Amino acid sequence: MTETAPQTTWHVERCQLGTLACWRVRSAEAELLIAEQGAQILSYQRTDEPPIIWLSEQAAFQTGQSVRGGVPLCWPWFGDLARNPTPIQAAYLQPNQAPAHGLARTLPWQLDDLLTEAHQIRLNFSLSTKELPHWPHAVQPKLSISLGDRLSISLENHNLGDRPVCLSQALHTYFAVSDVRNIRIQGLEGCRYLETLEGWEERQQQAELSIEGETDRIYLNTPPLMRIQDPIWGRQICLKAEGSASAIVWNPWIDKAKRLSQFADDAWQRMLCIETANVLDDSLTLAPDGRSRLTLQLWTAPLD
Ligand code: TA6
Repeated sequence: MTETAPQTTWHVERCQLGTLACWRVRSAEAELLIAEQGAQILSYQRTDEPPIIWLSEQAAFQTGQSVRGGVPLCWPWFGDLARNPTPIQAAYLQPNQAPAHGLARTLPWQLDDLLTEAHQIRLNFSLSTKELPHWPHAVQPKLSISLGDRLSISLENHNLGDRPVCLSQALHTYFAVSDVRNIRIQGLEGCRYLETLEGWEERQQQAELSIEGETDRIYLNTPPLMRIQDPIWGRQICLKAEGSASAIVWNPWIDKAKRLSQFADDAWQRMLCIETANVLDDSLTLAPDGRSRLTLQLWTAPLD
C-alpha cells in the first residue's frame, strides 16, 4: 500500500504592511507574503533555508509605490515604454508620462479566490480596476500563485475587446543569493542578448553567466530552464518558464545601487533579478478573445 504524505495544513491571514493590504500564507514547509497592490509577491522562503525571493531591507509599503523586491509585475509594458515595439507604445495615450514597467504594479488587485488541495494552495488575483489610466483596452490580466513543493506564478491575459491589443510583460523576480559575485547562471549559454548598458548592442552569451559588474541584459530565444548556482549556500534555484522566450538579467552593482530607492548601498550583493518575460520580438499581440499565459515555476535543489 502506498503511503501518502499527510495533508498540508495552511495558515492564511490578511495583514497590513504600511498602507498595503497583504496575504501571508504559511505551512510547516514554507512562507509566502503577497501584497494586494500589484498582486506582488513580496517574499518567499522555505523552512530552514535562506529566502528564495528577496525583499529589500529598506522596502516601503506605500499605496501607489512599487515595493522593492519580490516579484513586481511589469504590465502592460516592460521597462521604458519608448524602448518597446511601436504598437505597444501607441496603446498608451500619455507616452510622455509613461511609468517604467507599466501600470499594474501600483494598481489595486483583488483576491478572487483561494483554493487548497492536498499539498498545494492557490491564490487567484485579478486587477480590480476596469479603467486603466490612459490605457483604454479591454484586456483582463489575472495572476495565479500556487504554493506546494514549488512556487508557481502564472500571469494570464484575456482580450475581452473587439480589437487586437499589443503588450509586453515580465515577472520582475528578485532572487536572494549569498553573494552575487559567487553565483553562476546556467541556461543562457548561446543565447543572443541586448546589452542595454552599451547602446543596446546585440551580443551572444558564450559560457555560463557570472555577474562581474552592473548587468542589465535582455536575453532572446531563452530556454525554459535556467538555474542560479549558489555555492556558498550550497544550493541552486531552478526556474522553469512557459509562455516566455525572453528574460532580463539585472544587477545594479555598486554605483547604481546608491541611486536606487528602497535599496541599501550594499544590497546589490544579496540579490539578482532574472525576469522571465514577453518583450521585444517575444511581445504579445492578443486578438479579440485572445488569451496568453506566462508561467514561472521556482524550486531549489542541492548543487549538482
Ligand atoms: O529590469 C531591469 C530594470 O529595467 C533596470 O534597468 C532597473 O531600472 C530595474 O528594472 C528596476 O526598475 P524599478 O523601476 O523597479 O526601479
